[in-house]
Amino acid sequence: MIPLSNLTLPNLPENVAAPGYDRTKLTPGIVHFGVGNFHRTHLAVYVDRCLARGETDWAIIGVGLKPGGEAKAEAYRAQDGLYTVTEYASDSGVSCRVIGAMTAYLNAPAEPEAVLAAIAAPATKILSFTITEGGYNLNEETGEFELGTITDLSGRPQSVFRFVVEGLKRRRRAGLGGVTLMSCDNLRSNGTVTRKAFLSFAEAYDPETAAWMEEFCRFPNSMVDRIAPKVGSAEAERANAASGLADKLPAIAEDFIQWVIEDDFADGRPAFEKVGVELRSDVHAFEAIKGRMLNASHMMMCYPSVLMGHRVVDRAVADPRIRDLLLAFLDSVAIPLIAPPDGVSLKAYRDMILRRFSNPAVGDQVLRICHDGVSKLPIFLSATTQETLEKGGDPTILAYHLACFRSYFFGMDDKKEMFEVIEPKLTVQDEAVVRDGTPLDFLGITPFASLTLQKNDEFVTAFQKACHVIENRGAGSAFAELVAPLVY
Ligand code: CS2
Repeated sequence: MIPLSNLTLPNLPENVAAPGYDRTKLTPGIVHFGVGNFHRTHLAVYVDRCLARGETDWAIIGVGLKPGGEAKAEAYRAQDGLYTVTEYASDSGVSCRVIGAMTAYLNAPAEPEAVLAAIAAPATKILSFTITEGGYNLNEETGEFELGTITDLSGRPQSVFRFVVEGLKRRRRAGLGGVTLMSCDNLRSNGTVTRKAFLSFAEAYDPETAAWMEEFCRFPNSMVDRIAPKVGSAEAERANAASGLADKLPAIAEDFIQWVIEDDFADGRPAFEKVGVELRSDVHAFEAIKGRMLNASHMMMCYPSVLMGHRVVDRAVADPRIRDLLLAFLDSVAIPLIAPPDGVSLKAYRDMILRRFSNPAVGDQVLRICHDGVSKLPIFLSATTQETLEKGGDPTILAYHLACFRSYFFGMDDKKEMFEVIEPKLTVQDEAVVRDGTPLDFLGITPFASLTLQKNDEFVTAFQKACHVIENRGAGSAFAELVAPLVY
């Protein structure tokens, strides 16, 4: 197995595509926060394609914000920022490509000054983010930025907000131009959310920089889409076996990739339109379809699946109960509420979701999708739930699903196997309700508070019944007793 670094690039195995450009000629134009699997297989891949077409101004400086990132930083240093993306197609085709777009990786807690300098560098034109759905710190109910939870308004920078605003303050003072703050997270109106979050922080930290950002920075909305599983040791071994490389940080993905973004940049951008990105003004419609169909389907399948004992997505959707639940959700709950843009078929989109989830080569993890449900559920299911209830629609599927979500918090499936629950955004108060409260109390926790589900008798009855059956006989039986009669 060949180690990966600038030195070994000329001698990659034949089946591995190399960055076809001279990395020494690149200037970093993008500083990216949150170098996780999604970023590595999405924005970085599009940028890599632009660089392969001869652009030189858009290399990426990756920034990791989490404490304890030394090992990762060290591995990237050893590999000169290179890593492999292995794509798995559903026909079992495998393709491997080394991505050369990231020319530096900064571990923010250890080198804060370097991060600030990167933001303030004259060549930097885009700051991009994959900091997770819950990472923007907006209150689910009020939409306001929760300044109270930010601890680095003074002292050492720690949060993405402080780093960015501090870096932009330097730009302003140096008389440099504005930049584009580009969210690549799965959020409704991710650009608007980014604007709100960073401007709110800036107003509290340095109002002059806030005013400057308002005038000179841009915040395009976008819809991002690609399934990028977690890479544990088994996934890494498999990817390295496919590439023949001893990559310390391999990334894996399905073969599908999509990005629809508003063409609203402060100071230029890579020629994204040449490499498959759709630049459009009606992003909102695409984001609604993706969030309310694909991400909502992920939510819909993951909690029942984990309780029924499934841990891998394609196996879960091969279970007729999960498949039927998904189809019933999409056909009778989600799709009737969506107005697609001209030329987009929601039925075709539905079929594509099922095909993507069924791809047996990807090996996506059910628990990856379960985790951080507290942030994700409201984003992907609240509008659908609210509209369904307003229209007096049948609440059974949504209530069953929420009952599965409640049960997931206890970390044990129908077969009494334990699984890990990771919910960083669950508040202490909500945690107490989840642990000790009744099902009715659960309906009042923060993620659903704005839906006032407790006041909807039909929903409450369906939900309590589902909780009861799940507790006594499991999620599989609850499906058979409560959902199946509706579906078949
Ligand atoms: C998943 C997403 O984490 C999740 O809940 O739904 O990571 C999903 O895989 C991507 O949004 C696909 O584009």
